[in-house]
Amino acid sequence: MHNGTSITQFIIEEQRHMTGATGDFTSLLNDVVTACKVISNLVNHGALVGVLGSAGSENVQGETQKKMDILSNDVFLKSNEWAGHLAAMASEEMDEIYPIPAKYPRGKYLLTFDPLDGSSNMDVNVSVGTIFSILRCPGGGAAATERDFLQAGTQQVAAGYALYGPSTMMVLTTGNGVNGFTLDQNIGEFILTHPNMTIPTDTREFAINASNMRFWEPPIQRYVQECLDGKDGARESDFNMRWIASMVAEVHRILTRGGIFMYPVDAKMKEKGLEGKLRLLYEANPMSFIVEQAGGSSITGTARILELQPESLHQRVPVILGSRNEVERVLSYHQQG
Ligand code: AHM
Ligand code: MG
Repeated sequence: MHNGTSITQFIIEEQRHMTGATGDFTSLLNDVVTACKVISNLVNHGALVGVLGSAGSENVQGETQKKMDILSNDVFLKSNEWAGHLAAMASEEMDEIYPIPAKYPRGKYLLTFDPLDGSSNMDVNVSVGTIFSILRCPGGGAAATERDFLQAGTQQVAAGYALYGPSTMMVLTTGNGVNGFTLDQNIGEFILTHPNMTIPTDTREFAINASNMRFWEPPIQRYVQECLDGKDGARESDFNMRWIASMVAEVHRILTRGGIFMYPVDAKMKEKGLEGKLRLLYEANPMSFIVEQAGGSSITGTARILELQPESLHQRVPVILGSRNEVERVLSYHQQG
């Protein structure tokens, strides 16, 4: 049995340092944590509770939805709609925003989430995760619209992810560093196990889906080629490579031991009129907030992700994040053309 700080205790103690805090935000975070525990339980039971496989439907981006995509989306809605902290929610799995139903009180926050990121990994029993972000609703939240969600990532009040891996973890920032908690399944509580997570400035490990190499733009081609050339090339150093196809697991590895993660824009996407693979509001912004709070960097290739002005709910962007010196190198390759 663990006697450490629980996530509830941690959030309440943080709230005590915020002037004017009403407890609303603390309760909201608690509901998000509860939703992640429910999803963790479903993911852990997998085939035993019949949650593997495709749901036979597509989301707004034309991607096939897994049963768990839909189930975890419902868990998030049900856990967070009733308490009176939110004006509306938006998710990767829903076409439109979800205003809080009239039968419940409305609050001043907005919640965005990717309920089960990397869900293609579910059926092969590889790590998946949940990503979320909390924003203030402009105008207090009485009648939230899609436009209220289109805020730059710098405006986020909090962001976090749950990683359903060998152990279930929750990693959280409220703009005051990054802390990691491990779920103690016996008592049903997340316990602070990774205080003040920081990303090493340098790394010799990169992550990219190399099957897209021929479609990449020249700066990314150059960066990856130099990593592959190792000791004999311009970098005069051997590099290691990983690709889990689950952004939560990749970001978690980077928070633990450093690294660079890249999902750049490529010619194949551009042909389809897309600017990237990952979604700005549900994936890129929350992860960029966490990474920057841990001392890393996060860019599109040419610009800081957190400063982008979102243009639409499901907007996609290129993402390059992780150890600062490597991300800055990729930035400089883009600047050199
Ligand atoms: P998803 O939200 O539909 O699961 O897609 C996002 C995931 C990321 O977790 C991961 O980095 C990427 O898609 C993997 O893409 P690919 O299958 O092209 O390697
Ligand atoms: Mg996703």
